[in-house]
Amino acid sequence: MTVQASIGIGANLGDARGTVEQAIARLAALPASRLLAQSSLYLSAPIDSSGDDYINAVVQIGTGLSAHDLLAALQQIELAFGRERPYRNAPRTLDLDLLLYGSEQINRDGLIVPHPRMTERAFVLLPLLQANPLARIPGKGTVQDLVGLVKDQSIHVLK
Ligand code: PH2
Ligand code: MG
Ligand code: MG
Repeated sequence: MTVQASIGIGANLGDARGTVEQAIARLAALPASRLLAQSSLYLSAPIDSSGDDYINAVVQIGTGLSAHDLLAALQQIELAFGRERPYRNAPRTLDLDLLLYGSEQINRDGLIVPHPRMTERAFVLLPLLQANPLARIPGKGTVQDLVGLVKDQSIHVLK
């Protein structure tokens, strides 16, 4: 069975733009998966975080991986790009967040889907809306409706 999943990408350490582009290629090459859509790259001011502005993007994949296998694969890619976790929301070489997994609501073994803070963040909602204009966040509503609530946040399209 194939599920449509949305993955949020963020980076603000090192060659963040190059890392995000390479990460998208790695996501497209995940086993039992294919890339359905990708947003532009966005530049956004850090929210509850520090350091340089972030490069953010969202990709939509169709995948036969379970949510937990997909999460494990995302964590492997983060590690391949040198991700370290010295403290919460530290600047990072690469962050890959499983935002949506079909219409499922999951809270098990350290995985929470939909991603708990996604509805508060323009750097997630704007690229998600671009990658999947019909996206719906289970329990919250359509992304189209939710973007209005974050329009004061500083973010712009890079390419
Ligand atoms: N990620 C965070 C915390 N703050 N701010 C921006 N602009 N972009 C991010 O990707 C981001 C953040 C935690 O993952
Ligand atoms: Mg994150
Ligand atoms: Mg994360």
